[in-house]
Amino acid sequence: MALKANTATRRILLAMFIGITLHSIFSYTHEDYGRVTSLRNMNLHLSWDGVMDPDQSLFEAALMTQPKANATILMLARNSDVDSAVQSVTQLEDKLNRNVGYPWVFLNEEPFSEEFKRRVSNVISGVAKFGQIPQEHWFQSDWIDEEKAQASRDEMVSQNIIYGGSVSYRNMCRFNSGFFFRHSLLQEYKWYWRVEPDVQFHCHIDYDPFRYMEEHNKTYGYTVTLEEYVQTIPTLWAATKEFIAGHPEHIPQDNSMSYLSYDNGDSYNLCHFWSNFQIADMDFWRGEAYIQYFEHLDSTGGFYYERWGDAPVHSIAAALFQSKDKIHFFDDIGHEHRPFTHCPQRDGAWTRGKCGCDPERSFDDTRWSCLERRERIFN
Ligand SMILES: Nc1nc2c(ncn2[C@@H]2O[C@H](COP(=O)(O)OP(=O)(O)O)[C@@H](O)[C@H]2O)c(=O)[nH]1
Ligand SMILES: *[C@@H]1O[C@H](CO)[C@@H](O)[C@H](O)[C@H]1NC(C)=O
Ligand SMILES: *[C@@H]1O[C@H](CO)[C@@H](O)[C@H](O)[C@H]1NC(C)=O
Ligand SMILES: [Mg+2]
Repeated sequence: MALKANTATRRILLAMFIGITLHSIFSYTHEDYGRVTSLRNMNLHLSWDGVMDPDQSLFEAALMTQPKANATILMLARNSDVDSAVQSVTQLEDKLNRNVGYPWVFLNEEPFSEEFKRRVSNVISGVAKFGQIPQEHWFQSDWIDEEKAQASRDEMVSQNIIYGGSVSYRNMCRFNSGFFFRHSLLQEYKWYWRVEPDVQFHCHIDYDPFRYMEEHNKTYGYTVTLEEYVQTIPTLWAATKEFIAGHPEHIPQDNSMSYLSYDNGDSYNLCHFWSNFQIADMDFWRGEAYIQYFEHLDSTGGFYYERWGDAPVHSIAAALFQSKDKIHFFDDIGHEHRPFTHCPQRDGAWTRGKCGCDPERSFDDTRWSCLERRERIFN
């Protein structure tokens, strides 16, 4: 017993020593690292409180001393989302971010309330920034024929289509498609991780997913892929085909068309990456291919005359305007956004991540999942 405690104590001291040494080296040699990792955080996690698993704290120390990616965690939210925002933020801080200290950015088309800022900041280990979205990035453009848009919303309501009657939902989808990465608070970052209020992170994450993306040359990461409601995007594929025809230069040979279509691009099979979880490279959205694609889609008014989601728009672009090896399935990240959960099942990831979710209930196994179709194009 005494020997075990002794060993544990020695490991902690060793971890502290290595951690602090590496921290000093990185602080001198890596400007970003010094900026995002505060000694205050390190002391907090390295102090022995008698509860911490020594192996856990060893790797936490190792994680903390790695260089950081040029990245932020991003949440779009309303003031009324504060309770569910706090719950999502608390989980991601606990499962990963308190060990890596990435800054958070919160965006809203209205000014954030003092209560929102105070409560959310209180559960974040490091930096939190709060920004307002410029009006012209959010609201329906003047040239949209409101009568036509209204008629389409009424029709969708009568068909019981989810968010069919909502203008604010359409503003949100268009903002997430074409504008978030232009916000001034995001200019200094390349990578973002999109987090929504009221999601759950079911597993501990023992590596830095941003660095994974960087090291493996990826641009887009997802956890759930599924079919879109066809009634929300009746003409999205036609608009896409028009764009492709006019811009063959943006479509590389080894793209993922076979994930989007069973007939070589003639029709869309509705498969897309669910966008409430995204770890991705904003420079891809900022690039010429995507900006031109977004402008083309926006010019049709489809975000308002139909109800185009940012998920199919992002997914189609990620699949067509780059090679298929740029897209990564984060199988080991347990993520729940009601009503669906991605729970790791393979490679011992569930045990390693100390996941709390039920792997039997993972969305991957349902008939709506596009995962098998997605994986077939790789294997
Ligand atoms: N600021 C703001 N955020 C919104 C608005 N509508 C949705 N959101 C955010 O956009 C994301 C997606 O919205 P959500 O209601 O979760 O849609 P769902 O996930 O498709 O059911 C979440 O991060 C919401 O907090 C809005 O009108 N204003
Ligand atoms: C981070 O990425 C952004 C966008 O690519 C870039 O403008 C900025 O210079 C990068 N910062 C660093 C420190 O590399
Ligand atoms: C990463 O991807 C780019 C294309 O975006 C390619 O030019 C480059 O060779 C790749 N690098 C590695 C190390 O695979
Ligand atoms: Mg949501």
